[in-house]
Amino acid sequence: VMLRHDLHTALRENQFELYYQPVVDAVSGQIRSVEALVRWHHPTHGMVSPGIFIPIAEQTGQIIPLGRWVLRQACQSLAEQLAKGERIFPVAINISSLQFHRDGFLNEIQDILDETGLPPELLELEMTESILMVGAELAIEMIRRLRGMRITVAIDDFGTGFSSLSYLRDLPIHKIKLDRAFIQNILTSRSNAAIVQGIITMAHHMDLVVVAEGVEEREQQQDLIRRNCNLLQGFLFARPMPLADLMALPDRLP
Ligand code: G
Ligand code: G
Ligand code: MN
Ligand code: NA
Repeated sequence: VMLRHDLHTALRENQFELYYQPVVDAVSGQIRSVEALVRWHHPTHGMVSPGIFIPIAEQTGQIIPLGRWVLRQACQSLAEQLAKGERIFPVAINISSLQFHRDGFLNEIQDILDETGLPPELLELEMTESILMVGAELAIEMIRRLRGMRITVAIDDFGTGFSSLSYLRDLPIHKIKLDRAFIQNILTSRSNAAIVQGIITMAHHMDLVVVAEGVEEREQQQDLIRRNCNLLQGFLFARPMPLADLMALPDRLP
């Protein structure tokens, strides 16, 4: 398809929009943060899923300007809400490998924080295990510097990579996000549930916060509460939505 070509004009023509999905306290349903998820309003194909265009953007290098746009857009929107005295939430941004490993990534983030005036405590970065395994030494040093900047770092899709658990010990991260494949099978597969329980217990011993992704059923929530999972995200509570809809949500999503 021509999507590859269209990506070039999409940024210039302002065809991207950020959606936000709430992350809630497992027990109370209080909204604790949001994850920003980019959407592309294509002029002829309509809404194109990031599952399709992010991999293309990664191949073509377009992920660099797109990733920068996502970061700036999220920080700017949040800073505006803050200035208006509106209720705000920490926002998590998905970071691609190419972005993370490119020279100047940390400077770029600092520039965006300076530009928008957003307190760094309100910014979270989500990265997959595989990103952090490439050039592990440098990755650890960069995570340390992000932490020094008071930015929260989470490992996304946790459990799907090939990393050994011991590498967690060396990574100064704050959070892990359990991949939704684990949550899907949590009530039906005992071995799956055992892995989830093992990860949660281990993470808590390391003072890490655990988020379960893809929670769609009440029974999954109840099971995750029993297993002491801290935070939940999924269609049971809310789908990703435009900023205006997010701002209209109640404080708690029961
Ligand atoms: O929103 P949805 O669940 O359809 O997202 C599909 C995939 O696209 C997910 O893996 C998500 O992490 C990724 N994605 C969504 N927004 C962004 C973004 O801004 N940057 C990057 N790198 N990935 C994103
Ligand atoms: O890879 P990452 O975890 O960043 O991807 C987030 C993706 O998960 C988004 O595309 C979002 O739309 C999707 N998502 C969020 N909640 C649910 C859910 O409850 N069920 C399913 N199937 N997908 C979800
Ligand atoms: Mn994510
Ligand atoms: Na994920």
